[in-house]
Amino acid sequence: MKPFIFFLFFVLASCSEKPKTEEETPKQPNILFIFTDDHAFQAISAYKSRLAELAPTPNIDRIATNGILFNKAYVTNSICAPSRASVLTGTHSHVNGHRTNADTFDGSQITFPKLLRENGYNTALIGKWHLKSVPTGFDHWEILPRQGHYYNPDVISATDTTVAEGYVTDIITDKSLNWLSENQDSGKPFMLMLQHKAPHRKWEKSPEHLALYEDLTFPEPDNLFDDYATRGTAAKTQDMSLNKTMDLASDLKIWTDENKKGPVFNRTYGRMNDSQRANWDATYDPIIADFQAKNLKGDDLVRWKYQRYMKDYLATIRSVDDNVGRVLDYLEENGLSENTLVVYTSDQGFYLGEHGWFDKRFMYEESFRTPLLMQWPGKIPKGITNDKLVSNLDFAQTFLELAEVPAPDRMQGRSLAPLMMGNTPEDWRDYLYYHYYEFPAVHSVRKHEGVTSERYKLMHFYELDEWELYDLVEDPMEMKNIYTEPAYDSIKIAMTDRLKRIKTQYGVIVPKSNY
Ligand code: SGN
Ligand code: CA
Repeated sequence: MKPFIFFLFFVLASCSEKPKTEEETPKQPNILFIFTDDHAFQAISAYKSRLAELAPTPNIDRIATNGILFNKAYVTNSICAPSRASVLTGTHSHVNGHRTNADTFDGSQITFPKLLRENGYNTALIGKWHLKSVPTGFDHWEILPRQGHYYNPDVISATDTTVAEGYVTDIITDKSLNWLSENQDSGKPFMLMLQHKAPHRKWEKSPEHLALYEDLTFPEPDNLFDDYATRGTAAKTQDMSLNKTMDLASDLKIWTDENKKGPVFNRTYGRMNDSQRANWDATYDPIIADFQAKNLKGDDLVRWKYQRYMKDYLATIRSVDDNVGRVLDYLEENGLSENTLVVYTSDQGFYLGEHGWFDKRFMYEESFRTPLLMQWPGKIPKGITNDKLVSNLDFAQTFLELAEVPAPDRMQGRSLAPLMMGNTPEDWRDYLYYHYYEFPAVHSVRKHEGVTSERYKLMHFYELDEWELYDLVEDPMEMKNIYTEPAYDSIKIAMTDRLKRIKTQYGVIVPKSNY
């Protein structure tokens, strides 16, 4: 080779081998998915609800301040395991086969963690799982059995089951931070699903927050004493009311020496160590004595239950909030914030006394909606909000797009990436489909499906053939079923047609349907 040609060859070769600079390398972001169980948006102060002032969530709110708050995030099916199956697969319940909590997740299905793992990610799942089958698609997993325990919980890993000493929300966070620090030298991006048990029933507070809200009186929802006047059988026959269903002993901790030894004892009190029990009793013994002296009845008893419920539920959320703060601090202190998308959401919403209820399942707003906040500094603009209809169906495609992994055709959501960056596409969806299947079951909520737009919601309790229609602008608390109101005839016809079309779009087959 002549010297000049050799020189040229050398220059060209070294150019092509030159390492790319930071900006040239498309970097797959880390994804941290923080998922709570039954966390009502009404209990996050960033949503500015009636509880915001008395029970602030400063750390969860940091995510909204750093990024985006979605005001209309919904779920496909407002119940735990089916919601989780929709998140993992990006499909509706009739496609992933997980319609009720009694089903077992088919772990051979394609899920976003599997695809991320195949495409360069370290993936982990830590906390509540609830899908019965062994987790698939994770390099590392540590899960609570079934619903898990608040105190000294059992933790299952691929190799064994151990009892973790302490309070579940702290433990799930400790394990997550451990895993993150171990991942840091792997050279791979991470995708961590950090899934809390809290604030699931029975709302057991941590030792440090036992006294937190004891001196406060929380504002009641305006419809705490809803009489369901314009609604059908389902709202009237549910079994999830503060009045009839919420139990003084097992839910509200009015324990006698006798029931401390029964099932309540095994699940809660029986799991505590001596010092945890002493702290617990020091808080609850005076509450029990005060309750017994009052001899409350009727509406006064419901009001008292509501206050106890809020004190316990919101205190479990304070532990979640403290631990979200620990995680955000960890990301900041370890230089991980800039390249990490943090998502905060819940498997569904929850009633905090609205309609006189707790629990979820119905397509009414409090349980159909779920909180959704995200941060990704430098990518998601700071402090923006979004009012478009988004769904737990959308996570899988969102994460895949950010990781530059093509989404399979089977997935039925849509990537939220443009909305997160503040650019909602013109053709973003105007309607969402909902379907709840778990009946007969605990809380007795009848099967129903429905469609919502940003303004109107149509629900069909198809086994009863009963319909409900709401105008969410005129009636945000959904107190007035306008299905039979002549003024809404054209809306009713349009929404019924829309339900038919959206079912066709998603390939839904319902055994008994009357249109
Ligand atoms: C348990 C709860 C119910 C709750 C379901 C489903 N009862 O059965 O109140 O609706 O879980 O919850 S409890 O006495 O065990 O607390 S879900 O979030 O897992 O779907
Ligand atoms: Ca749940």
